[in-house]
Amino acid sequence: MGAEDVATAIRRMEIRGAAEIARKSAEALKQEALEFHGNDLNEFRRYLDAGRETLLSSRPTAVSLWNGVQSVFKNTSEAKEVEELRRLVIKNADDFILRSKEAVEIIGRFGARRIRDGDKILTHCNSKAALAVIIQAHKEGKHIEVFATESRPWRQGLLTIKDLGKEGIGTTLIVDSAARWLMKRIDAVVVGADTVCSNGAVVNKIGTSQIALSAHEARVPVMVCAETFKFSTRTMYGELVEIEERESEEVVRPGEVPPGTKVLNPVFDATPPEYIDAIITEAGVISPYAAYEIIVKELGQGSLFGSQEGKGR
Ligand code: RUB
Repeated sequence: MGAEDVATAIRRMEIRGAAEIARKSAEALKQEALEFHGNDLNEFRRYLDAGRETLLSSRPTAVSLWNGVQSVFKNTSEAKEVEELRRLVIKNADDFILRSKEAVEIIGRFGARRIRDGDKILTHCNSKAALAVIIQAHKEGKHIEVFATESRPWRQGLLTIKDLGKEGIGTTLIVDSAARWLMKRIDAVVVGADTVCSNGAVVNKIGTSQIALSAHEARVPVMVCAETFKFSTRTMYGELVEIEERESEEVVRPGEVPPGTKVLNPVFDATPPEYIDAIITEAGVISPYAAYEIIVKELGQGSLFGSQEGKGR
């Protein structure tokens, strides 16, 4: 699929989850590079830039999309002719996809060490990184019990139940509003991230911050599983993370509420670092307060996920 099709699928939530939208976007740019005919380098650059803009405009919150797309353009300003640029784009896209998959595996192994035999785990939405931890703990023979929130309005919790079911992990579904009631029975909260900010705040599916607040109140540790490309260089330069708001039809069906009723549908929220015990990355398990260091080390100039063109936007 090219950039236009992938952007449409992302908008429609057919492709979703922060890592997957990044991978599919990198793949789309590779496809665009493969399909370009012509010998004009500047025309090729404009064509790729158009693809990049189309993809970046598909969803605003997850910085993984930005980092994934930008990593495809790494060192491309040095290319002198079309074939060289094509090769670079393909290589960068392949590298990003491979490294991002490896990152999930590593996070699974690191995170599983924090899960004890007999733990009752609560997860929210459908995060492949969070599920990697749970699945790895299960594979290591730990007897765990998992609870999944429904995650209204898209009900990604049902995907979580399916994903865990395939691994032989029985999971109990709860409605989102049952999280605090359940918390006294929970040993660990394990969630993913769309964006980790330089101050350690984590942006993830709406409701994550309420769950983290209840966990904090009940002294239950909150573990965020996030590949380093979910960290945002842009927040280091003062930029705020845009919280996506989607259509009211995702929350209520037409005719369900009187005409003129306002419906708000923010789909992500920010959890402050004081409610997070650890962020599990492929570069190590860190305190949320170390987010800045990850940004500097893992996303700086010359790193795989970093991009010399990302700054200042
Ligand atoms: C998905 C969501 C996930 C993160 C991390 O929201 O909030 O927790 O994206 O997922 P949506 P992953 O369904 O709206 O995309 O670990 O798979 O990258």
